[in-house]
Amino acid sequence: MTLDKRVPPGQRLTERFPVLHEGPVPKFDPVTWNLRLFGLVEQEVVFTYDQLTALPTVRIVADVHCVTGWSKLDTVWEGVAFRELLNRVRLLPQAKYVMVHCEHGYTTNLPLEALLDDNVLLAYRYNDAPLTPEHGYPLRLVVPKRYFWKSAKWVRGLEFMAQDRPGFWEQYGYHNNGDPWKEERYAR
Ligand SMILES: Nc1nc2c(c(=O)[nH]1)N[C@H]1C(S)=C(S)[C@@H](COP(=O)(O)O)O[C@H]1N2
Ligand SMILES: [Mo]
Repeated sequence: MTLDKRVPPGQRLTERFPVLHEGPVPKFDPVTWNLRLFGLVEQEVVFTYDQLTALPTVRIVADVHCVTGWSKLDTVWEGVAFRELLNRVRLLPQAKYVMVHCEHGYTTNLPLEALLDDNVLLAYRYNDAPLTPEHGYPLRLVVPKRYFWKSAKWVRGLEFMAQDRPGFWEQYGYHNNGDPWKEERYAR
């Protein structure tokens, strides 16, 4: 595929991997850490880190596009497919949106349907090594089809919702959907 088919409008390529986030990098305590699936579910499901990392894994190669203008091609992620997690929780029929909850209160919102793609995962390895703390260890969401702010780092909860609600950046004027190919950067 030619490069212009892989680099969305207004983006430039970088080989580096910039670190971008609000607030400090959280400390990981494997004893107290958990991942909670809650909201419109028949019963809440909580994973310990051991339980999570015992689940079947996927490995995907994706291009990431940050709303600030950099894109990085062929990033390699390994972890648990979002669909794999979904198989372990019973959603109520009204569940149509997901709020991703992270350490220190960072959130981002996505339609449930956008998370069902094969390449959406909760990653704990990057480029064949453990994910580093500044890039989201112990667990980060990766949603290749959206700008990278929706790939939330340090994920601790997935809340299933009937109605959409803006997450952290979405409240501060970032586009609700964030498709890089449509340049959905900021809300008007
Ligand atoms: N928990 C959390 N996740 C976050 C952020 C954040 O501030 N907190 N920033 C987002 C933004 S704006 C970007 S561009 C990417 C950057 O990921 P990176 O630091 O691994 O490049 O993380 C996203 N995930
Ligand atoms: Mo970003």
